[in-house]
Amino acid sequence: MVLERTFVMLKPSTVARAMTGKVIDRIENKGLKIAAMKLTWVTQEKAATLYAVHKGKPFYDALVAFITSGPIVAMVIEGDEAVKVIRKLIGATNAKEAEPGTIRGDFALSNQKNAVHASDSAENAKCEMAVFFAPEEILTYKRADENWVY
Ligand code: FUP
Repeated sequence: MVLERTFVMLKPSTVARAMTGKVIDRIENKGLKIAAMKLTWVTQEKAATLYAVHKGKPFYDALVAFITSGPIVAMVIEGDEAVKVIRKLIGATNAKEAEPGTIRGDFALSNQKNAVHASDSAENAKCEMAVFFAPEEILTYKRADENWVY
């Protein structure tokens, strides 16, 4: 077992469409644990850090405008190979291409407004969770069903 933590963000479209519960349900049903969670607003500074790799690309300004347009839910998710497992659970970036059964495949229809973000590597996860959470806000506890998940 490779216990990992990853960063997940429910995008402004998911909060505005009142779908946060449905998305969180998918993550919890999988057996993954919520280690941290907050409803918050992405500032320009946080957006610039989060999307630094996309700076200069044609879609960058629109992406930053969207992600700062309303509240998001920031989460740290923990579990066995959580980075890879969450990326599979959310599906392809362009929600039109995402398989049915994935979060993006079932809850979104757009490349930009694709319901959720999740880190693509353990290193990026560390950087991204640090943008939203102080170390003491990321909690260690047991799920009651852990013996049945693992
Ligand atoms: P992902 O890792 O799946 O979130 O996807 P990327 O890091 O490749 O893209 C980051 C965000 O930019 C996603 F929300 C999709 C968005 N995007 C566009 O809006 N237009 C593009 O042409 C490519 C990506």
